[in-house]
Amino acid sequence: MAEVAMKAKSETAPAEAERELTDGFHLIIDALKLNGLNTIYGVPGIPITDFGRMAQAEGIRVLSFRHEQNAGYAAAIAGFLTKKPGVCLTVSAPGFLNGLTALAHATANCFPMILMSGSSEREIVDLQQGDYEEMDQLAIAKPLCKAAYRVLHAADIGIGLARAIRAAVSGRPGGVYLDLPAKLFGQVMDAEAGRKSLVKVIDPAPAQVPSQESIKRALDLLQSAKKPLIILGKGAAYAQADEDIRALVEKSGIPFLPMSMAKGLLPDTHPQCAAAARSTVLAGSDIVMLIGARLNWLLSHGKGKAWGPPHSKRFTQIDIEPKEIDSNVEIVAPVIGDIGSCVKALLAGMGDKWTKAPQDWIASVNAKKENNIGKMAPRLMNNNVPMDYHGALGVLRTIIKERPDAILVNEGANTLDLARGIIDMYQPRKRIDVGTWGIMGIGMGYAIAAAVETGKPVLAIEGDSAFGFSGMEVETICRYKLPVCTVVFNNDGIYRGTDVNPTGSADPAPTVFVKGARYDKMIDAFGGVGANVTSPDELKRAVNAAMDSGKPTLINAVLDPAAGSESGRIGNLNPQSALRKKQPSTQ
Ligand SMILES: Cc1ncc(C[n+]2csc(CCOP(=O)(O)OP(=O)(O)O)c2C)c(N)n1
Ligand SMILES: [Mg+2]
Repeated sequence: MAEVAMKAKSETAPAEAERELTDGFHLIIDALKLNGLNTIYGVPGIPITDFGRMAQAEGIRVLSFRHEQNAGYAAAIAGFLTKKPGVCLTVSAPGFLNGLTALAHATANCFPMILMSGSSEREIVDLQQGDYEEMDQLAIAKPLCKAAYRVLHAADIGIGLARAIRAAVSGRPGGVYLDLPAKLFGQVMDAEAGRKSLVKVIDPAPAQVPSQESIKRALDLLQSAKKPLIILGKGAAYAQADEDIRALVEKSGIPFLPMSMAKGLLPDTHPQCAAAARSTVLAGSDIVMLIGARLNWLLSHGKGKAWGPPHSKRFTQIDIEPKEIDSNVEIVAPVIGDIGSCVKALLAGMGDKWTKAPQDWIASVNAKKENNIGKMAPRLMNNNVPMDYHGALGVLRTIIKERPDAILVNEGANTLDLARGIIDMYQPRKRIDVGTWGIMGIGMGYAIAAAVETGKPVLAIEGDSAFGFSGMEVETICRYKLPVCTVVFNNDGIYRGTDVNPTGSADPAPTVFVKGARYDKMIDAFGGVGANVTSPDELKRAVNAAMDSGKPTLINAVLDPAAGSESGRIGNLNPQSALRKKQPSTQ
């Protein structure tokens, strides 16, 4: 009966001209919305201008940037903050390439992101006949991201986006490229068939439960430790398993070290936080549990002087990616699964008879920690003019203490390394920064996405060089009236503002900028609030006013040009010439 009824219906279907139609533009929008992807970060232009307009008209929030790289960084950090892929939209060739750095950054940092770029006509690109913005974007993107796809037919948009979402968020998250040729947007198809072609992705990041043997092996190892240490990486912050991670750390009694973007997962003021005794715990520990942290350069690859005597350590590592295990040193107790499932299983396995970490180890870590904190305290209270990093960061530290739900964006060299050490974080995923690559330029893109995705106030602490990479986006911040307060630590240059050109020519040294620059004046042009401050007291007043008002604010914080050191805390990574005389500024 049903078959007969359907047949009758199709026979009376309206003529072709009256049939309800859809097209590529609308199918992409519908597919995004169906999967809860309601924000796009991008820059308009051929062939995606109308797409952006239509997406906005259909209720997607379309944030238009001044440069694709910043839109890409916004999408990348949106992915980190929400566990959904952040979406960046660009034009072909140059726009695509501008966004590609951010896609590679997302992949290196394990942030889920989708870069959707319009592209030129395939027939012309493949014959290299010189199309407008001709480029084989798919081939270029492939080695720089986790997956790359091209959709040629409107009927494949649903599947294409589903593949992109799954690739971005499942397993170890990362960047995905989705190539959208110009012709796709205008392709027309039957609306009903179009609707049916869309895919709502079910369980995009399935739980990956660890084996019971791996849990037992890890717990036996931990329980045998005399000097255990837990290291929390940004993977642990990403997992949003905050309560269970806290319970695991507290039940174990083990000191923990948060990596930069894991700060606040447990408060930095937690009695077990060993951040202020970092070198002591790295060198002195015997068993180390890594939770969502990789043994890359940021942890000296798990070996060498920082890690104490050779072979003094055994590691257990929780990671979703099996290939991560044994990447730098032997991992004797790997636990493979998603962080949430692994931590739950560890907690269950600990049972009621868990013996907390040995007291003598805790006591020695605490003694070192208190000593270091005590030494630092007076430096943070100085009211010197010109300001040094400690005086300026001392007041910002208090501001974050008083406003723990604000999001802190941070980049620079000294501005980054010192802020990371000095400013305590109190809540998970509130500190976002340069990440695995130590990349400059994330600042304003991160600040914009943080404000958009969380609705919380944002404090961006930026070196003057770092700020320059994305500074034009203060217009974007003003345009969308975002509660972002940017503080530029202006020390006249990269690391310091004191280098001189040894030839005596009029060109300044490569690391220095215009002396006495007034970054605050930039935001005047767009109707934001600018302030120029020269003392910690003034800085405190200006930042508090900005955070209270929620108005886009740019504060030029005048620092002593001689206050910083070469490359901040990682000057040792600079290659040295045996022939060159040492410059005075490179001590
Ligand atoms: C994309 C990119 N380009 C260049 C660098 C090299 N670099 C590292 S830190 C830095 C800027 C440091 O100066 P600033 O932001 O003013 O911080 P300061 O040390 O002066 O506080 C640069 C250019 C980088 N990390 N990333
Ligand atoms: Mg500087």
